[in-house]
Amino acid sequence: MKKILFVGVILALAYGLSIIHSAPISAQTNSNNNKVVDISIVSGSRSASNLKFYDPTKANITIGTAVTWTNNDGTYHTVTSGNNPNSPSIGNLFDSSYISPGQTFTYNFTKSGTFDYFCFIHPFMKGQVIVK
Ligand SMILES: [Cu+2]
Repeated sequence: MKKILFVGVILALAYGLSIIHSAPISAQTNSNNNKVVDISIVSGSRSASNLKFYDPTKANITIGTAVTWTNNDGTYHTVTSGNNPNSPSIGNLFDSSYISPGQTFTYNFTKSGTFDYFCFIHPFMKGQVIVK
């Protein structure tokens, strides 16, 4: 009986952790009643040794959410779909071009899928949006 209880507690903990791990980042609703989520281009991202580049690095969102990236670093960055700078398909889905410090780029995700993106200037900067 104790063993069953113990296994039950472990399963409950694992389930709880999996919920936390896969929890969508909380979408806000803007004045047009659209779901919006913010991702920060982290200060210091121009350096490959920065701890984070896009925060959150992985964003779980629902279809119809507009994601806005804000450049909180002191130099230009991009938000470019794809994960390989040499691929001809990079930027086909979205491409911010150069985002100046303090400026933003917004893309509305209308399809489900897992979307990799990176910074064209600093290809070590990688992020992912998972749309369900
Ligand atoms: Cu960059």
